[in-house]
Amino acid sequence: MDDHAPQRRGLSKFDSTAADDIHPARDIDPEALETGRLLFAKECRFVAGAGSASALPPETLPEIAFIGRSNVGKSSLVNALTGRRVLARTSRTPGRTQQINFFDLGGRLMLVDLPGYGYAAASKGAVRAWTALVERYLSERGSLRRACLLIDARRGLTAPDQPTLALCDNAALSYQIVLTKTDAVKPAELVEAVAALSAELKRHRAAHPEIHLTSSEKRRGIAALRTTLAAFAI
Ligand SMILES: Nc1nc2c(ncn2[C@@H]2O[C@H](COP(=O)(O)OP(=O)(O)OP(=O)(O)O)[C@@H](O)[C@H]2O)c(=O)[nH]1
Ligand SMILES: [Mg+2]
Repeated sequence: MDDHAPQRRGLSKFDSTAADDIHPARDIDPEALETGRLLFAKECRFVAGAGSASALPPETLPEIAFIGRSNVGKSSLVNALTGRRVLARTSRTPGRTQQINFFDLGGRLMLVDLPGYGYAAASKGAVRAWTALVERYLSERGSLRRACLLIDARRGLTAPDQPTLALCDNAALSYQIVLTKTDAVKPAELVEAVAALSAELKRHRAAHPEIHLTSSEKRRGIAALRTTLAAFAI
């Protein structure tokens, strides 16, 4: 294992030798792990679905936004983190989530499931509406602490992700890459995807260097992500 190879610096607790080692929760400080577990075991309640900027709920809690291409697995990740099957509605059909959905986690953190972008069949009007709503939310929301930018491990960064990266950079919004569906790629491909992403992230000033690797389906990397996000809770 060569944890310190430059191209892999973005990955914490990284080991390319086996699939399970790529999603380790065991290297994390047990106390931090427990804090994350306890937070995400709390009741999680749907607060509001906002289809326009005027419908956004009041800023009562620190917010974590989940953003990414349509179908990348945002809603599935919110469900996996909170241990609920049907909290955020998921679908095989891209474009399922069309509002910004707010979930209050135990009165301590707001999880925000954003509608996806890059859905080829979306009408121009739908794209305009998405852009207006999400741009405004990402750039003006004072309570937004971090955006988790989800990237499908099978695809890596794609052209439709670029405007979102630029938007976060320009808004100086701290964001972090979360690779999804890691169960669907071989460990060697995952290593390659991470190396490519780490190199790209160096060019983005608001990007956090650590990349989380997750599979909502196989519950991999979920405990580690809970630990990271728990640091933002009140
Ligand atoms: N293999 C695999 N499939 C997954 C995983 N997570 C989600 N999916 C599948 O990906 C599809 C889309 O999941 P969603 O969670 O609805 O995706 P989304 O990003 O919320 O989609 P939009 O709301 O349309 O933007 C569903 O068919 C899920 O079952 C995963 O970890 N592994
Ligand atoms: Mg969704």
